[in-house]
Amino acid sequence: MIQAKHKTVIVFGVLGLVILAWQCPVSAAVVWDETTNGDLSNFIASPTHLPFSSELENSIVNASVGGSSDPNIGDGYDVLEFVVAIEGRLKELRFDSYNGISDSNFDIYLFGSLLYSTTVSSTDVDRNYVEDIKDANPSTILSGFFTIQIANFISIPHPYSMSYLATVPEPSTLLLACLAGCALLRRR
Ligand SMILES: [Ca+2]
Repeated sequence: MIQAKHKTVIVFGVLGLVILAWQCPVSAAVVWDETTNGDLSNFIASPTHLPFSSELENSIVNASVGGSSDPNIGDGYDVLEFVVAIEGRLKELRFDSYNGISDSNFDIYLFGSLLYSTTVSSTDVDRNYVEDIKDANPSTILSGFFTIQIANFISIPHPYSMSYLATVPEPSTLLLACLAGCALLRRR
């Protein structure tokens, strides 16, 4: 019969392995490509809903904004939404490429309220906007319903690639706690 302390060791060990597997190296997957999936929504009231390819994986959006001087037609807006699970946190939001002659407006909403408003240009490529959001909103928990709006009313298309990543806070800390728990129990 398995003793209680051995059962606890097994539970901690299995939990540790689950967390280890859960921390697989970050990879990336395209979740939307306008050349095959179509234009992202032009309307803040009905964003294109995008998934996370999986947690700890970069979700990539390949798109283009601009091309019409009329914001209500053409491609003046790209509006998308994604949901970060309540136990997770938005970790990265960045442009991996941006090709255009002008800045685009870049607005980030959380649960429908404007969280952060800025612009994006080619010099902002690789900038992690989550750090800017955290600096501007230090008490805001970055999980929930995010809406992203990119706007440009210059009549020339601005192709870009944007990516986002979310994770559960401090999984490595949880793993270390599990391993420490196992070590302590084995000593007894
Ligand atoms: Ca577009």
